[in-house]
Amino acid sequence: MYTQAMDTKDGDDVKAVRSAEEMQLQQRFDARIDAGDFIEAKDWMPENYRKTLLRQISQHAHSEIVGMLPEGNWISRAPTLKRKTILLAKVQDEAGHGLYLYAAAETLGTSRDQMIDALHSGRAKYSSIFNYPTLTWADMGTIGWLVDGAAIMNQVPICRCSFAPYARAMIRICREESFHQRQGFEALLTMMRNGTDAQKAMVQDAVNRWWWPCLMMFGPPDDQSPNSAQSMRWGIKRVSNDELRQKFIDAAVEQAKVLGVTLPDPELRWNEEREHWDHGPIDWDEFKRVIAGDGPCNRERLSARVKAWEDGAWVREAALAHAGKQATAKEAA
Ligand code: BYC
Repeated sequence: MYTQAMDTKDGDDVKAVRSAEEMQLQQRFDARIDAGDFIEAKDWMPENYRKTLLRQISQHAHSEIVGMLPEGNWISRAPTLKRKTILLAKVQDEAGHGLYLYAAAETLGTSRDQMIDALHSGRAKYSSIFNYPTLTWADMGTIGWLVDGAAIMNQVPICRCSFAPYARAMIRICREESFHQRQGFEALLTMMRNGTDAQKAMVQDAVNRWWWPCLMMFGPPDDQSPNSAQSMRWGIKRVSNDELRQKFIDAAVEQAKVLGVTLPDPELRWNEEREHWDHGPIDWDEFKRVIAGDGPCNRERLSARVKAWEDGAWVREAALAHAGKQATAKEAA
């Protein structure tokens, strides 16, 4: 009898029972999503919802950590002590964001080591924007203004993401990103108002180089975005790629006027009917190349991360040894 029971464990009858149960769980899950409820890590969730979240949150975490590299490049060359302190704090904030996000992703059942291995082996993506070089000090201000500006536009709606650990992490991250954006704008404003002609030209050059890659941060157009429809249905994404890109452009055009810089798009034009700024075509071939690993700095970024991981092995070993000793001492007490 027992043998028979074990033989039928995966048989049709049990499968039918299991799928009926699953259907009920699925219905309850869908109803909670429709009602705008938050899903906690221990709640039942469809496997694809879990996978989608893991994909997005881990990519986001990797972006924060890789995103430290282009700016870290300028810490030792910041023009004043004040700017150096601000930049140092900003880069440390990005590390913190990465940690909150890895922690949120770990609640979905994948370890941080697995996620980091996926990044280092090139299986996991991170934001395309961090594969561009930071050539001058004006790039620091421009990253704050435009890259963090685009990040906030994309991330504020994620504070209402249906997966509660991600939404909670995003609330704190967005507050810090907002400071990052303002410090970047202020650094550029100082150069544009008080700087030499050469410094002003440096700002314009940085804006020219970062503008189009920033528009790509929002992801492919809605009609070419394979994940959007399902992610919107699940309340992971609240606003579409194109809508967020448009909101960013509308805000940036006004901010560029205050700064006195030109955005490098001759087709930027106010559209009375749409009440939005029309823009020129985005080079999606460049975007595809960059996310496929062939951007200007992909190899450099990845090898810097792998080296940092390998160089830090002794710290992880020491922390583990210390934790082990503490656990033994606790047991003995
Ligand atoms: N770069 O179907 P789609 C920061 C991929 S950190 C690379 O629209 P989805 C900061 C996409 O993953 C900024 N890949 O996808 C840090 C998908 O590939 P897979 C990071 C991109 O997920 C330090 C495929 O293209 N922010 O701000 O629905 C200093 C098709 O796209 C990109 C986040 O991670 C891209 N730009 O939407 C300063 C925010 N765009 O996975 C600042 C959270 C698309 O199917 N993430 N892909 O192989 C999101 O909101 C969404 O994941 C995206 C993409 C809007 C980015």
